Amino acid sequence: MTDPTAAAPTRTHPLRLAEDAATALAERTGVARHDVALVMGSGWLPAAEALGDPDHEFPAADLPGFNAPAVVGHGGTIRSIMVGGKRALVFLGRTHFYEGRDVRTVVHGVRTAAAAGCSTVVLTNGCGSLDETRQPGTPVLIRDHINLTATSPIEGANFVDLTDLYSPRLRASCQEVEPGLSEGVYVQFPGPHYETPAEIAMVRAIGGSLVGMSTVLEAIAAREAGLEVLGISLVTNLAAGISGVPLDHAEVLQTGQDAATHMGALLSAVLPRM
Ligand code: 8IG
Repeated sequence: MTDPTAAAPTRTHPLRLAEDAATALAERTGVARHDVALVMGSGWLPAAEALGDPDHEFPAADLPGFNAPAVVGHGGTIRSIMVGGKRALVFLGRTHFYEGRDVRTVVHGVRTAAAAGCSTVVLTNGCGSLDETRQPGTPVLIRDHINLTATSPIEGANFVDLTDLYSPRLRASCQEVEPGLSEGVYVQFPGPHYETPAEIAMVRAIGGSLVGMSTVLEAIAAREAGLEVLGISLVTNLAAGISGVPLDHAEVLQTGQDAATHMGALLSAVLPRM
């Protein structure tokens, strides 16, 4: 006998699972549709705080398909907040490819955002810079990427075009808000270790200027889902072998704290232009 009072089982196909998460999000918040999603990367929590007080905040794991935290208190958090006239869905903390979860889980937030009505996603991250003139605390617009994960979030023969993946229109909006913002090519490594100096020399040779462990797979899934993508990296360290000092995660957190007001203001000013 099936129990007629039991909750409907969560569906497993990635797009159905994202629809189920979007339905649960609408029930949880009372907000039928969101306009834009923000994925806040390493060092970006203080920038999210600078956006103001959210109307709703709850553990991501309350929605279908999001991971329960591996460590109590260290799971992702979802917020719903009005910023610049837009209803924003903010993901604090993402599932990283280096956690060894399947790629479906890595991009579930982006697919949920699309199912929740978002037409735009802002993917942020903390990264290493190959250019030593970009000191920690410098925001860089992602102009293009190189995927070194050797995988894709797309399943089946869907030959998605990635030309202009990182919206020229949204990059121009950022340039209007902050003239002189620099742009770079973001290279995603699998991690979780940082690169060797020889690997950074390779990145330079293949045309990369920023290195990190996120964003690329989410951007591809976002394009597949029809979202407009804005990518913003916050330089938190110089890449291995550039400055001569070892890389340190504490640097990431401190840089985010120091840049919070700047990054929060940049996001707040760009959202109304979306
Ligand atoms: I924050 O220098 C941050 N994340 N791969 N290399 C890679 N990821 C990073 C780095 C970095 N800094």
